[in-house]
Amino acid sequence: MGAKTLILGSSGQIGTELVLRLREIRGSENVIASDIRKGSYEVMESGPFEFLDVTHKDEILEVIQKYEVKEVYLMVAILSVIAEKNPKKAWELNMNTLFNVLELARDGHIERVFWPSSIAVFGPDTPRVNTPQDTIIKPTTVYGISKQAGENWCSYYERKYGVDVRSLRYPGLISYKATPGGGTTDYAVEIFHEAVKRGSYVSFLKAGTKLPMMYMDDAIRATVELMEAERPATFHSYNVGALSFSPEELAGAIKKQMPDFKIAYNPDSRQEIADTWPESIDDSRARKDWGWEPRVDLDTLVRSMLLGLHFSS
Ligand code: AKB
Repeated sequence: MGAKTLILGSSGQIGTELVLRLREIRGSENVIASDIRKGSYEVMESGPFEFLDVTHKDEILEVIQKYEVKEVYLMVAILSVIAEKNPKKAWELNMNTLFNVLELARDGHIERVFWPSSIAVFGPDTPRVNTPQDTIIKPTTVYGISKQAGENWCSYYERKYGVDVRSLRYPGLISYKATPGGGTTDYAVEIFHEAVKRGSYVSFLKAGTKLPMMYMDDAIRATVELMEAERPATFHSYNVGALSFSPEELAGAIKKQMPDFKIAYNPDSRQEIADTWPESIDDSRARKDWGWEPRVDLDTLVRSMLLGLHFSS
């Protein structure tokens, strides 16, 4: 029997697909899904699932001991838009859950941790085009501040206690199996749901707002490849690039498949968040350290999303 893996937050956008992919690779019984809410039918039916509140360290420990878990993916977070509405709650959830898992690793209960950071770690003073791995990091959102602090805490636990913790700075992630909740990049998922339902979409970001984006298949592969790579010499939350486009460019790619698709723009407060984030990412360090390479281009992404939503609706 292989070493067991626990996914915390398995009912979320990334968690849902990560569980399914890891079960394919490692065997269903070796990947334990967990969340405070039920997951998708596929997740619930394809292997073990535990209801668990990640803010309670003892509950995580119980599951780790029950299944002899060696590796934990912490996919729980309050994203950028919701975090702005409730800063203290977002800070507490994003940080306390990370501390819980880092402490369990420090105390020898698990051997390896994955924790997601984000392009939100960057701020308005950061170079926006081809944003480097190491650069000015002065986020102006609550979510970004929690990601910056989280990166520093991961680095601290690695240096001080030798914890093997690995991390990626995810761009906006696009997928159809589970919806994202409360992010600034969510427009790039909503647009597909509305295209299929209504043939039109009103974007909450301006036409020309370019952001770094990635199809979920690439994001899951990046995550698994990083976790399976040789342990990097020091902790980095790696920049991983794939695509960079604006709502107007995404609408143009959708129109190639659906010529009657229409887009309009009604920017709201989410525009202010997007304006502080990079347009595109320099991921040369990830390419050099563990061979990262994106595979899915914009046209392939659009076709997969429309097809996936068509068959699931
Ligand atoms: C968000 O928009 O808040 C997230 C992210 C970029 O981390 N999708």
